[in-house]
This record gives sequence, C-alpha cells and structure tokens, in this order.
Amino acid sequence: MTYQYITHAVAEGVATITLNRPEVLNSCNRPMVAELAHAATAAAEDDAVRVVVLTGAGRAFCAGQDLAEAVPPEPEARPDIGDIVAGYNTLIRALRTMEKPVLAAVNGVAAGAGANIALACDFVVASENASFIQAFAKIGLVPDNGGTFFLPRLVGMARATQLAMLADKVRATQAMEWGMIYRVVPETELRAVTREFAADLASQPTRGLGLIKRALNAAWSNDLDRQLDLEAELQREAGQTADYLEGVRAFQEKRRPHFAGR
Ligand code: T3D
Repeated sequence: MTYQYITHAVAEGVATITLNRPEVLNSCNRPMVAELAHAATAAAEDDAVRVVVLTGAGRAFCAGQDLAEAVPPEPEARPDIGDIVAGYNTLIRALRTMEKPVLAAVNGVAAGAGANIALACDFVVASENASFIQAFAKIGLVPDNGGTFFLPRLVGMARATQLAMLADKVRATQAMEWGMIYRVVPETELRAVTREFAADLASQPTRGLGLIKRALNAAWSNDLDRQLDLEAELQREAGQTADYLEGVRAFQEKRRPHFAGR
C-alpha cells in the first residue's frame, strides 16, 4: 500500500508511524485510517519490528475524525458513519493485539478518535503542551476507538463520565497524575526521549513482553482462576524462549543480557 497521509519507517527494530496531515491537526479521513490500520498490521507481522511508535507531524498528535469529510453538505443528510468507526476498530484491534510494545509519542492535542488511539497504546509519553479531549459529546457523538473501554479502566468511572460527557480538556500533567498516561516530558525533549525509550524497549525480550501484553489484555475480562491458568500457560511459553535462557545466563554471569527478541 502506498501511504499518502502517514509516513512509516522501520529502523533498528523500531517502526515509526507518523500521522501526517499537520494542516488539519492530523485529523483522520477514511483513507488515512485505512493507512494507519495497514501500517499497524504490517508492523505487527514484521518480525524485524520489536517496537511501534505512533506520533503526529506538526503541532498536534491527532484532532480525531476529519469533520470536513464526515457529514455530506445536504441539510437533510443523516449519514451512516458506521463504516468510519469500522475502520478505526481495525486499527485499535491491531494496536491491542500485536504482541510487541506500542508507544504513543503525543506531541500536542489529541482529540476525539486521536485521544483514544493514544490511550489504546501500551505507553503514552506526552509533551508538556499536549492535551487529551474526548471531543465526541461536543458534536453529539459517543467516544469510540475503545474510549468507553479504556477510560473507566484507566481513570475510574467518575472521571471517565466527566471526560466523556463534558468533553473537558485534560492537560498532559493532569493525565499523568490520573494514571491515564505513562510520562510527561518537556516539548523540546519529546523526540529524544521517545527515540531513547523505543531503542531500550527494542532491546528487551520482545516475546516475553508480547506475552505480558496478552496476559494484561485478558485480565480485563478473566476471573482469578482463568487468569492463573493463563499465566501458567504463558509462563511455559516464555520459558521456551531463547531470551529466557539468555536472561538467566546473563544474571549468573553477572553481565548485561543481549536479548534477540525470541
Ligand atoms: O464520522 C464521524 O465523525 C465518526 C467518528 C468520530 C470520531 C471522532 O474523532 S469525533 C471527534 C472529532 N474531533 C473533534 O471534534 C475535534 C475538532 N477540533 C477541535 O476541537 C480543535 O481543532 C482542537 C481542540 C483539536 C484544537 O484547537 P486549536 O484552536 O488548537 O486549532 P484549530 O484552529 O481549531 O484547528 C486548526 C486547523 O485544523 C483548522 O483549520 P483552518 O481553520 O486553519 O483551515 C481546523 O478547522 C482544522 N481541524 C481541527 N480539527 C479538525 C480540523 N479539520 C477537520 N477535522 C477536524 N477534526
């Protein structure tokens, strides 16, 4: 697939996907969502990729759905926007099910779908000027892209209701204090911190991290018995990896481990 609205580069185990419509704050039209889903799926399937970074070009991360394309100009129009949401769902499923870490480097405002794409990632590192807005209620819509799933789990029902119904803007520092995101860094340092963090994640035992992600995903719906069984199954699988042997040997030999990611 040729990308028109995003860029996608792979180097040293890190796939960087950049939303690239800065003139409209990287708001997503339909082809852009398809490109994002395609790039995320490709990164998931590529064994050379051990970490995925999602970020935005220009001053925003993503202002959500492109509102210029969403509604037809006819005054009586009642568009069926189900196809738009279906496209986003493919993206969110790819981000959540790929068994490798996904890092959102949020470089500015993340609104609507943009906020929830970021929250679907395993780590969110935001610059101090970034903010998160569940903009949906302002235009009569419902949070999508997993927003109604992730938000209550991340910040609790009271805050999730506030954010979803009032569409209050949450600044990066507040989001970190509420447990919505991982880390906040000065604007000028976001790029370097992201590069360093992604490189570090790419040197970790990728297979093991992927299995941790599978376990954490399942913990949202499993009871304790099922989760204990799943942990036993995944631990057996992790114990078969070359990285487990390397980790134990490195510990015994008092040296840094060199993980191959398998
Ligand atoms: O079909 C469906 O809708 C279903 C799917 C829904 C998923 C969703 O994501 S719904 C939520 C959609 N997003 C929003 O409602 C957010 C709209 N944008 C804003 O509220 C503000 O732009 C921001 C708070 C994000 C940023 O404000 P500010 O003051 O920093 O920038 P701005 O001046 O508003 O925007 C700069 C330009 O980007 C401007 O264009 P112009 O005037 O310079 O030519 C603005 O129109 C454009 N822009 C911003 N957001 C969008 C957009 N263009 C199209 N779609 C957008 N979402």
